[in-house]
Amino acid sequence: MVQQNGTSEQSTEPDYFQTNPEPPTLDRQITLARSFIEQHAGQDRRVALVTSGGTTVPLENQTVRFIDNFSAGTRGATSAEYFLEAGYAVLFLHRQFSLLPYSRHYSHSTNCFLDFMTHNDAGAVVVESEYQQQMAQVLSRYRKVKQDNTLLLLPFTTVNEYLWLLRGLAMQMQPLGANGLFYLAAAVSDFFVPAERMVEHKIQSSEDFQEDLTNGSGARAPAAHMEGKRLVIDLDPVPKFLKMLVDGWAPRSMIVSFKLETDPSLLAKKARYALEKYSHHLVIGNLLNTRKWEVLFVSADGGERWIRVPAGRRSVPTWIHDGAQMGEPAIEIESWIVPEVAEEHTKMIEKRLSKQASY
Ligand code: 9Z3
Repeated sequence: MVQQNGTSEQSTEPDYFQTNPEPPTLDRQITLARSFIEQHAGQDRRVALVTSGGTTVPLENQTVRFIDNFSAGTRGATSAEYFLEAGYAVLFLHRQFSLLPYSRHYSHSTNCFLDFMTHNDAGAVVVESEYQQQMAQVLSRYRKVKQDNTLLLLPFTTVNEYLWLLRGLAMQMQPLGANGLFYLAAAVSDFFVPAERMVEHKIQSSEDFQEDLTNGSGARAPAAHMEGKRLVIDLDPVPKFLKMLVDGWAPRSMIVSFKLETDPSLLAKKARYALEKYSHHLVIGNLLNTRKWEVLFVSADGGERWIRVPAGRRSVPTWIHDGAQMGEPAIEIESWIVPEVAEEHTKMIEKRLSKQASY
């Protein structure tokens, strides 16, 4: 059972980063990001931080159980490829083992990657002829990105790792000024277990092994505990990181967030609400069931606009043989989303430049 925290206690910055531990890999990841950003800043290249995949909320410090957020990483990995094609360098902040740019074409499909291979007459392993053309294209784009060092992969698993990384990377991106872009496609937990309320060991389901977790020290009660045979989970709200990003960590970058809903009647309202609450540049709304072929752009100038891939051109999983992929090739909606975002980014940079010139 998940209970919403009815108390008025809220984790806010700087409290969050003072009371939740820095991940051990953070320093290394920030060091890698720093030299990546320096390289591209030196070449006056735009840098996009693309977040992708879902964050987890561990219930135990030595984690056996955790709560997860839905996302395969398709939106982020696909968008990253289009940003690279548009000339950006990309910091790809992704859930470990979710989809990655380029390899996404071959992983997580119903085919095992070995199904793309065969033996030639000489016995060497080669790509099956039907996949040759598409794989050659993906390979040459991937090679170019490797050669130019324009893609840096940075994995996270928990919401805590995500928040520390997002803050650290945003600080590193500050010198880029308006050339920095945040494209927040990751599905981030709204609720979490703060470090001070996390139990160390696996929660015991058997009543015969349950510990008495109440303590008289005044510390807050653990977020997860057994009540007889029932597991009771009482989560804290995750601090409003978008507010911290817009106001403090990345005040000069363009910031685009995604809003995920399941109820169509709420999408536009919630997207507009987020935009007004955080005052960033663009919210892209999407519904769980239609996210692959329609999205709603809600922008700061008051505009609301749907982008829709027509029925015959939708990209559907190959195991759905509904004829949608017959005829014209399928369109990935990110191939329409990303150029629009890049164009808005150009306008923002030009505005900044003309403002500077008039001083
Ligand atoms: C999204 O809405 C993404 O488009 C999806 C992509 C997670 C739906 P997939 O990876 O899915 O292609 O399978 N991301 C944002 C989700 C989110 O947590 N947004 C927060 C919210 O809705 C605001 S940052 O409140």
